[in-house]
Amino acid sequence: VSGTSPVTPVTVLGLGAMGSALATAFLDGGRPVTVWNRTPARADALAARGATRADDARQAVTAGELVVLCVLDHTAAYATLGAIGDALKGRTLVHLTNGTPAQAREFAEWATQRGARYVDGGIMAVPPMIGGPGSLVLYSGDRSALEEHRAALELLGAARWLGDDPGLASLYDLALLSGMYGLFAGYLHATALARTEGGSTREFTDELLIPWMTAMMSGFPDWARQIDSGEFGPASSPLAMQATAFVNLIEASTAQGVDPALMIPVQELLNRAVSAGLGDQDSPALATLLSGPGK
Ligand code: FVH
Repeated sequence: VSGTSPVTPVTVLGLGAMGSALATAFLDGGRPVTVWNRTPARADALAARGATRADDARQAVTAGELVVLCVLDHTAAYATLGAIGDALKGRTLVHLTNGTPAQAREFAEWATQRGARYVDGGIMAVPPMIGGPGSLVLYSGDRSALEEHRAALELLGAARWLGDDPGLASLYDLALLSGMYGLFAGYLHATALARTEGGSTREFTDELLIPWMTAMMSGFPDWARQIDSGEFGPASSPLAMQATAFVNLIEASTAQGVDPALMIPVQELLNRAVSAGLGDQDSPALATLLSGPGK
């Protein structure tokens, strides 16, 4: 059950916010799409747009050469496919459910044992972005299966191949989400502090915070060079100085009535750096406390 035809039938299992967006993108790209969801009513809108509604997951899987699974988590993924794994034989399963690298590797083994070609994926987009220019999906696993279905998968967004290890897509997905959540944490704390004296969050964001964060991010390529080489350059902002100044950030936040919870882990890391003898180093050296030297 494999093919490179532009009308390769696609099955989408899981029609939450993301699965519905994926199915819509395939439909908009002119693919024959079969859909299934545990709660059948979630298929109504897609059926109205031309998708074929399957009565059960087995019927859905057997209708597709390319089977895309996107449910809440891996427990839901096994609940969807666990009892009908034999139906995957000869098909390509692209698994876009969020999970850990270990879960992806385990699912790859489970699916390949049942004769499927397995590609794991990490979606770097929110549902309204799917099919648009900013959408990116990371993939790893069976490369030939990905390449065979690349044209269909690129209807969802740019497709970035990471390697044969099926765990790589989720590793990089979680790494990018870590960057995002760190950014969110900094943004939320900064705006909470700034508005304690009645200022406009909008003005603070546009005029001060975004330019400041953008300027700080421009240093990351140099951080990356130092982290990759394990050789950390002369410090213009030594960690000991930063640890001292950070006390003010925590104290002022508390005094202004802002919960410092999001910043305390940073303070702890700075203090740990000073205790470890890194006080005269600059920020990139903090990386050695997270994953050890040379990693
Ligand atoms: N939405 C987002 O912004 C992010 C963007 C990046 C990728 N994530 C991941 O995508 C997976 C699906 O997320 P979602 O946004 O579609 O999530 P929901 O709208 O909550 O839909 C959940 C679907 O999962 C089905 N489901 C849940 N439990 C089970 C189960 N035990 N058996 C079968 N299906 C199950 C649920 O079905 P139902 O509740 O409608 O019957 C939905 O189809 C996820 O990994 C994100 O981390 C989204």
